[in-house]
Amino acid sequence: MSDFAADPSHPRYQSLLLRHRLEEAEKQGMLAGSAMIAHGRGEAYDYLLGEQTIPSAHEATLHALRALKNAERPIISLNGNAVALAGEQLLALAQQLKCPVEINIFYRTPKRMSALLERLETIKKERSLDVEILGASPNARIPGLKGPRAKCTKEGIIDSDVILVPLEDGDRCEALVAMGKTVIVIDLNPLSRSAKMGTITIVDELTRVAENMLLQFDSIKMSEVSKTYDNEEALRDALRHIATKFSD
Ligand code: PTJ
Repeated sequence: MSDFAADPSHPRYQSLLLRHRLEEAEKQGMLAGSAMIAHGRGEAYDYLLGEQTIPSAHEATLHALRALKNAERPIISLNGNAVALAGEQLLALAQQLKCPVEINIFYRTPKRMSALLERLETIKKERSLDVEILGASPNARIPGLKGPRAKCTKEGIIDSDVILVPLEDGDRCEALVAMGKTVIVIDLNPLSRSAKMGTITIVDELTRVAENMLLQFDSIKMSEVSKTYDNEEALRDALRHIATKFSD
């Protein structure tokens, strides 16, 4: 990171680092106008969760990884915040899964698309990754969604069976579920529409989830039968965790 000067021993180091990544991404034209607001909302929930991966989120992460590894056509959907915060980790995860990533943004402009593509190509080159990056030339639309945010690719999002969508919006999540996909949402807000709509919702911070998935990747066997999983219970657990934090 160019001019990031905070000391790793600083108690807010991780939070400052993520903010810095967003500031840099903003300068490069990658972010939506409301990206910082979305991040601030996430930070508030993370603070309430104790800035940690709670046990139910860890379980959800393992369950999501199982679904991704057992998928026929997994894909990772990337938006501005996801590329800015965890672009390197998510491309590394795609490499492990041997799946493409697709840039699919809510506030779609040609300028943002090219800034995001450029950033991902740089990561690929720097880390010698062999990952297909889709989204530059959309040739399909997500059914049921209006506007540019519906633009996607047939060979990517449309034909996927399991899709990882960090920081998704509720409508698109609902539309993807309606298409019959297993939708894995990462969202610190257990009350958001996306969290409620997702097939598997991981209530945890994106960079921690990506890191955990990379760390746990080899421990999940391809043929492992999916254990039963209750998404609503995982959301309730996150809310209980927040509530009990204050009664301790
Ligand atoms: O790049 P675009 O155009 O696709 O736009 C991306 C944003 C994130 C701006 C857009 O999708 C948006 O406005 O999202 P929302 O509706 O504000 O939802 C973002 C959700 O992500 C909120 O519920 C936040 O709590 C959550 N969130 C924010 N940062 C993180 C997070 N969850 C996990 N990890 C984070 N770092």
